[in-house]
Amino acid sequence: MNVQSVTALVTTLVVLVIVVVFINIRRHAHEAREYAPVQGTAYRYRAILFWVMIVVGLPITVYLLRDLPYATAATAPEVVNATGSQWNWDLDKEEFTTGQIVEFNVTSTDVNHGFGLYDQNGTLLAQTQAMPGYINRLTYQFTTPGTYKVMCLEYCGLVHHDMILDLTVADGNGGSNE
Ligand SMILES: [Cu+2]
Repeated sequence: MNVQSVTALVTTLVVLVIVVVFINIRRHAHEAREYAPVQGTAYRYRAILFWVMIVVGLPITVYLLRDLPYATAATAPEVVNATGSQWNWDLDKEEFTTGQIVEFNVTSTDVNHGFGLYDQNGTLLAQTQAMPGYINRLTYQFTTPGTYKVMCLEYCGLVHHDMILDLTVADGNGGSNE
């Protein structure tokens, strides 16, 4: 199971817990109760949850942040302008080689789009927002040859699902020099 599947599973479980909590609140909403003891219990839960967030949430955050996909370039990266419009992507360049560090300068001509870079298995590798009037820079180093996809990650209207562009990455013998 990859990080995305685990995240989807954990999110679903947490949402289910929240739904159960709300159903419980709805079931007991008609009961009249003394305020003070309820407040005491709620404050205790709040304190426990706070420490759960610190003890569990902090290490998870640190662990996940170790693996940022943004490459840092020793040499100047290849700059590629990437513009999203309803409903297509327009890139200066669609063919790359492994090892090369690419800096996508991402913008939009109309509404907000999401620039999502996917590998051939449909795994999201890197993403940034495509916003009108702004340029968001996303650097990425391709390490494996193959066909990659740019897909829109932000719902942008009727044909959002069709904002897909294939990128070809050839072997540049640079994939293994870390
Ligand atoms: Cu879209």
